[in-house]
Amino acid sequence: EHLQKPDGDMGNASLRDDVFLADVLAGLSQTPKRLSSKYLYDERGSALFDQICELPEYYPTRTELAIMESNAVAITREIGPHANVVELGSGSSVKTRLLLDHLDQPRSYIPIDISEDHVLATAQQLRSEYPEIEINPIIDDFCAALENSERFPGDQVCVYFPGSTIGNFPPHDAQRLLHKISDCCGVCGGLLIGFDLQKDIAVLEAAYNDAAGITAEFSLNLLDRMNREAGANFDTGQFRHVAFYNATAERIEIFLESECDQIVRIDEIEISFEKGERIHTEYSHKYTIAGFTQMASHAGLAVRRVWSDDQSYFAIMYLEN
Ligand code: AVJ
Repeated sequence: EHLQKPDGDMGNASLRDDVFLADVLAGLSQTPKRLSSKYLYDERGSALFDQICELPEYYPTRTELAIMESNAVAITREIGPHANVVELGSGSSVKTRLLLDHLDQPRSYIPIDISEDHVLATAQQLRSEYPEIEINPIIDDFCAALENSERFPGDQVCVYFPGSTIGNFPPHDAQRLLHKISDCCGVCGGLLIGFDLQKDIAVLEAAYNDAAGITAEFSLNLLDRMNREAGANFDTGQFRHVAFYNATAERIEIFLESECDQIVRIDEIEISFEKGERIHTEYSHKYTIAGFTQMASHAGLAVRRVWSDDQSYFAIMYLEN
């Protein structure tokens, strides 16, 4: 009843595994080898990411939350009354509650996430806490959901895209995504987005190479996931996590690097790795306020307000068509 599912999704686990296997084989057949970062977030990956957010080196989560806390009144004033909040990806429920608590009579909250269990549990919890707000989760890839925007409310749509998730997308894809968001916002809606800023390279690189090794575990979990769900036989001890800042491309690049010449079997297919060969798993683009503003304007969105922290580590922007 409250649940909206994408067309063609029969909720069939083996169907989803087939898509995963096909994506894995396609990505590992390319040169250089690559895997989509969205596959990092299975149950274990999501739990590890929650741990990453608590790490002393990983500043983005706590910085964004602090910006939200200090500016909640101004941010929600910008969004205006009777908003229908559409959240892309399952943000931390703390940030969502901050928004819902400060907004003037919000009408509905529509979280979009591929992780069914997570989004349904959050929705159920929020329904009991906010009985006056309609909670309508969508279980889908948010990129796909943005293509089917007839499932969104017709007006006062505030797309909420926190967590610097936009950083996962190379600039061209990020701009296309912003364009789709702009289409969904209409004339009286807007976009509230959080993204990470360029800063001292040592600070950036430490955030993706934590001393406790949680980020490495998070990366290597992708190999375990292929073993579990794609019939692979990766020896995780023969790969290592590599993350560094590419200053030209203005992004952290993350890879799994083979520590020896080896052959891995994935569902009957053999994939060979040379010592030092890498699988690309993630980008995390870092922006300047000016650079992001320019990209957004190419996508049809104009910046109304910008909030940041006193170190200018992270930015939150409100944009409209
Ligand atoms: C969830 C995409 C924002 O890029 O900082 C953190 C993911 N990967 N550590 C980021 C991530 C390794 C994170 N985002």
